This record gives sequence, C-alpha cells and structure tokens, in this order.
Amino acid sequence: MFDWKQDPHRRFNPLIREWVLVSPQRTARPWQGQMEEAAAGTEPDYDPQCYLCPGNARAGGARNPEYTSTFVFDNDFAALKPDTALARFEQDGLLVAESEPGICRVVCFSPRHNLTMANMEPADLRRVVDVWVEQYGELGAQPLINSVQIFENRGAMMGASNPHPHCQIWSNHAVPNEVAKETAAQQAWLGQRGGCLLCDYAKLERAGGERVVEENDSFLAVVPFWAVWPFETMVIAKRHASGIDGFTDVERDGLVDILKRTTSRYDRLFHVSFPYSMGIHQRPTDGGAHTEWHVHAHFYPPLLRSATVRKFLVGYEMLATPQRDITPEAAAERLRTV
Ligand code: H2U
Ligand code: ZN
Repeated sequence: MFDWKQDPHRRFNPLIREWVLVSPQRTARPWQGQMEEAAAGTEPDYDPQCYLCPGNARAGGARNPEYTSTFVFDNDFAALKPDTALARFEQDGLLVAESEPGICRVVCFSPRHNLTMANMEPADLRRVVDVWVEQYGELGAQPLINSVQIFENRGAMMGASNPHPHCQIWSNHAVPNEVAKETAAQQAWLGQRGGCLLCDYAKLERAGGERVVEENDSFLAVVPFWAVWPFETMVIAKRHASGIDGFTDVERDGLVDILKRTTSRYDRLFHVSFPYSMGIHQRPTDGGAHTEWHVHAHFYPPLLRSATVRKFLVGYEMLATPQRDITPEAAAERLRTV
C-alpha cells in the first residue's frame, strides 16, 4: 500500500505546470550540520549609517527626506531604465535578445529602522498596502510597462542589503518568466474548466484545512500542495480579483492582517527574524482584462531546520527538478502550532 505521508512521490504545481519531488522518508535521516541559534539582532530605531533611514544620504548622492510614514524613490542602482529604446536581435533562432525598458523603485515601509511587517502597527502596514496599490496603478498605466513586480527580500540570507523595512518594485516591458507561466496556466484553466484556478484551489484548501496556516474573512495563507521551500506559503484572496487594485477597503485591511499573522508565525518558528523573499503576483498591465488572473502572494523562506540551517536548491534540483523532504502538510502543522 502506498503511503502519501511516508513514500516518495511527485506533486504537480498547476500554477506553473511543473513538478516537485517529495521524499518524506528522508526527514528521518541523520543531520550532522550546524544547528546553533542565530545571534539575536538588536537593531536601533535609527541608524546613522542606513541609506533608508529618514534624513540620511543614499549611496547615489541623494538625501532622504525626514519622512514619517512610507517613502518611495527610484532605485539609485536600477536594473531597468525607462528611456531604453525598443530593440530586438535574432540570429538563426539561437541568439535572441530584446531591449528591456522599465522602472525600479524602492519603498520604505516605515521611518523606523528596526521594524518588520510582523511588528508594525496595522494602520502603518495599511499605508504600505495603499502605496502598493498606488504604485501598481501608476507604473502599470505607463504604455511601456506591462508587468509590475512588488517583492521584498527579508534578511541577509536572502540577499537583503539592509534590515530597514522596505520592498522593491521592478516594472518592465516584458512579462517575466514566473508571471508568464502563471498567466498561461490560469488562461488554460479558465478555457478548459470555465473557472478560476485559484478560486477553485482556495475552496478546496478551505474545505480540507490540512495545509491552511492562517485565515481571515478576506484571505487564506496555505502551504501549497506543491510547495518547494520547506515553509513556503501562498496568501490567496478569497474573492476573485485580478490585482491588488481590485481590493476593497476591508480586503486591504484583511491583507495587512494576514501578512502580520503569517510573518509572526514565521518569526516564532525558529525564534529568529525569519528571512524570506515575498512577492505579489497579479495580472500583467498590458491593457488586457486578464479575468483569468487571481491575485496572490508567495512567501519563499530558505530556512529548513533552525535559524541558520537553510535549504539549498542545488544538485538534483538544479539539474532535474526541485525536491523537498518535509511534506507541505507537516510544514503547515508546524506553522499552526507556533
Ligand atoms: P534590497 O535590500 O532588496 O537589495 O533592496 C535595496 C535596494 O536599494 C537595492 O536594489 C537600492 C539597491 O539598488 N539602493 C538605492 O537605491 N540607493 C542606495 O543608496 C543604496 C541601495
Ligand atoms: Zn534605516
């Protein structure tokens, strides 16, 4: 008899139409790596060296205003530039390149250097959500911008350059790989089943409850059935909306609530300010209605078994397919108990 809790199997991710290998039997294997607790960081309220704190100089020469809530600025070292001319190169179908115009911004969540989403006041985090909606609208309305990616790198382990609470927004002409895959999968689902993939998925997860970590009136946080990272979660809007601009006032507050609850659980799991990359996926801003699109956020945290022991996507995963040991059901259970 096959045991889904114990025996190796693969699971299908319908959002990107790729597989992940699950090997629960390996959670019993011996571990001889490090297990120490991370040093508890005590960051100050204000850091004179921080290029994001109010009033401080940035590396690019600009100086931040004495801002008191959120602060948005164009990235001084932007990966994309708005004045890039459209160009295409192709040789024998093998050498293909396209120019990529775009706009990159940085959003400071708070003037306070030592806060995180988990410990910000809900009203202050609500201001951040409002800024996300404003930026999505403003950037997406520009003719050259067809995709707006809001994302947060949290923690040195994920490459964040600074603990000051902030996120980045990269908006560009081409729809990036992950968003393109999710667009195609959601379009196909709508075409074949006549409904929304994530509305259907959210309904199924709410009915079962096994992978649900948090829930409020407007949102669900689940460890997806097809999760790759050990404690990966997906925050799904319960009501169908293609982007954050479709959220009501109540839903924006609901998003604040679910983000705070989910990141607080993360912090309690290994008693550390939990590192992750988080991003909001929503409809491309290419002028299409994109009714197939269902807005959601992904949390991809690297930690595996302690504050310092992380999962690597190497070896078989680089060459073949991603793999996990702890099942998504077991991960959800652990997150629910902290
Ligand atoms: P990360 O911590 O996620 O790397 O984001 C910080 C961003 O801030 C990064 O993209 C930008 C970097 O280019 N930055 C500035 O725009 N001005 C500065 O003075 C330093 C860093
Ligand atoms: Zn700071």
